[in-house]
Amino acid sequence: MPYGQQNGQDPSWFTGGEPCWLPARRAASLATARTTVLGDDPVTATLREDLQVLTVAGAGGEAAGERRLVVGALAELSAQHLGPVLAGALEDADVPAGEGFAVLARDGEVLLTAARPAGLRHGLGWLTRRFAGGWPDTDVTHVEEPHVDLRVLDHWDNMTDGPMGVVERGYAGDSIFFADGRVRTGAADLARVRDYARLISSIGVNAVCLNNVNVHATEAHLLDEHLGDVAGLAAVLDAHGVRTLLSVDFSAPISLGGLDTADPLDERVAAWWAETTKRVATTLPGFGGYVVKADSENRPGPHTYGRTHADGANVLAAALAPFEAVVFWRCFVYDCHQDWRDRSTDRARAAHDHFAGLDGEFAPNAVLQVKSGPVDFQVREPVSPLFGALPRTGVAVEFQITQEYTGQQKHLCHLGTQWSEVLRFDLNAHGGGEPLRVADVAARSRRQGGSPTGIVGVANVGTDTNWTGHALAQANLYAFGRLAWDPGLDPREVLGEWVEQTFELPAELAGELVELMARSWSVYESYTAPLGVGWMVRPGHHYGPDVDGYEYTPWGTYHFADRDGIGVDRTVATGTGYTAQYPTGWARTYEDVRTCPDELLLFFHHVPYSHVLAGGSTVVQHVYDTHFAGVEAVEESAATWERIAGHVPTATAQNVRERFAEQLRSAREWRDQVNTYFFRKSGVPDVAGRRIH
Ligand code: GCW
Repeated sequence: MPYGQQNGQDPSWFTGGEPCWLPARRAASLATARTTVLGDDPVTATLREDLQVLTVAGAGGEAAGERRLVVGALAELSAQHLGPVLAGALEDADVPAGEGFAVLARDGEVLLTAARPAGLRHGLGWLTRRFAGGWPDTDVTHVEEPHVDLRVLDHWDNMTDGPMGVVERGYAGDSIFFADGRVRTGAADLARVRDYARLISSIGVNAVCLNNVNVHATEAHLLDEHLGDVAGLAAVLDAHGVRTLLSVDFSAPISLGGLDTADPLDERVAAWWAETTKRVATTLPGFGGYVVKADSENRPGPHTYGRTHADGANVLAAALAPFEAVVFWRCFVYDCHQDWRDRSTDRARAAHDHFAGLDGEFAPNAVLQVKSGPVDFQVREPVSPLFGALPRTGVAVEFQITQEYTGQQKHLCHLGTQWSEVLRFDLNAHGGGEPLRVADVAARSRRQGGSPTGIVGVANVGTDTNWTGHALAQANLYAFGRLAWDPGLDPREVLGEWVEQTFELPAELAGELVELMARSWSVYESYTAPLGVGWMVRPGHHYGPDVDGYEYTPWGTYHFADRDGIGVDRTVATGTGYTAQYPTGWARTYEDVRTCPDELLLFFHHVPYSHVLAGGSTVVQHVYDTHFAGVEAVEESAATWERIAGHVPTATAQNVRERFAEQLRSAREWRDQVNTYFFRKSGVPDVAGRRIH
């Protein structure tokens, strides 16, 4: 039975999956108003349909004659639609020019307006958040604007099943966009995409990249053979103010175009990209551009031709420019064929080494997409120093919503706090300069009138009815959208919003759920790889513990544990020199073992097991303590969930219960393997005498 019906909601509101944070009941107060939606563009038309459905599905009470809701882009509004008081308020209001929105309420009458229809979509999300508790009986003047231009979800979806699955690093079923080597075109498939678009546009997301950055032979043909079908998906997304991006293969001029080269400086290559892009841009409604993974993990790229990343990005940027589209050029470039015996190569340095020197060489519509940390989405990493090194380049931050290294949506690991820490991280701290937050690096180029700006997340959704595998992982998707819209939000409040919208819990239990989720990131950290050293996962699929799993591999991800100590020396004085990639304040702080924050100690330093942390215990005792405590915390969380479970839909209760059982099993395995490993290496017993194997 579809989720909506199970909850007594109109199933036509959400067809193939759960309504997540948009259950129809949230619109009950909106449904009591007489609603006028002005405009005929696709976004407004879709919004009108949604409001009509909600009026039926969400109707909680009698329509009150006095209540009116007017929704329309600025250009559609005229005095006849608004009462005189509201019309006056609108004259005084500062409606933002871009995708922001304004909500004005006067005397029971509410206006939602925006410069662009997409802004209405984001504004509707705000209305369902704020008016669910009741129609406003006081004046409201609320204006919001997004912090960056592009708030993007990158799907790592493949068209066919392969060694990495249908969705690479996907833990929530198959792709909602592709099946059996084709783009999904069926009515039910498009309805599901529509549900998705409704969900993500309500939290401010305005672009989706449909396919995996690893573009294989089949997906390369999204640019030609499958383009007509892609247009079907793009139309649905576009009608929600969401642009469509495609990942492209840098060697497509050869594989699709029949040329003998993909050299970005070859005129035939430039012409092929220009012609191909023109066809793509004129076929796809709301086409937003390309995402490129080049010269990275064996993908083709400009280096083959002795060209730079700037040369590569710029040939695509030139092809995209006439359509106001963007190329997101990923900076995840490192040597994945490293010899583990080679201590001079440091993967953490790679992105900065490759890209910092190219600052200023990229076209205005080329945006460098930088992973939040220097290595690869570990539970704890420092912030990538590359953010501080590109003052003349458009920069987008990339987060991983899908939980590749953080429990694969079997473990609860709420990441909003981690992302918020990254976005608020002041690159100039300790150094005396003006604060420069990562979120502002991402917004800076727009302020300078240059490149569009962006925040990107690797999506965590699939065909599972609850979208994300673990029902509580919906909150990661929600938090991504909200923080990309406004990086200044308090992640705990965002979590509170999500809990309030998704469930109907008594206040005390809602608080407990927020608490349980808010600490889940640090709980996950506590029973996995310690003190920022990362990895220790099983190679390949990356689930579960294997302390030495990556130690003697070509991937550049080592912890260097021996009988005396552990950690990676990345100092200038005695190590790889990575610390020098940071602005002075942080360079100094990380360089010195006495000032390096505990949680990153082993990322920056190789220390003896007996090294005393700022927190007071030795490294090895800290490992034991956190690993025992981590498992206990999971036990407590699972018990708390049992108190909450009776108040949520049965399917959710059961889903989360099962996931906690697996998390607990896995956390115990992590605890025992990590503790045993450290005990055997160091010979140091646990001061509390607990059982180590
Ligand atoms: O972390 C690695 C993943 C790969 C992924 C790559 C990337 C899509 O293990 O699966 O490839 O990052 O970000 O390109």
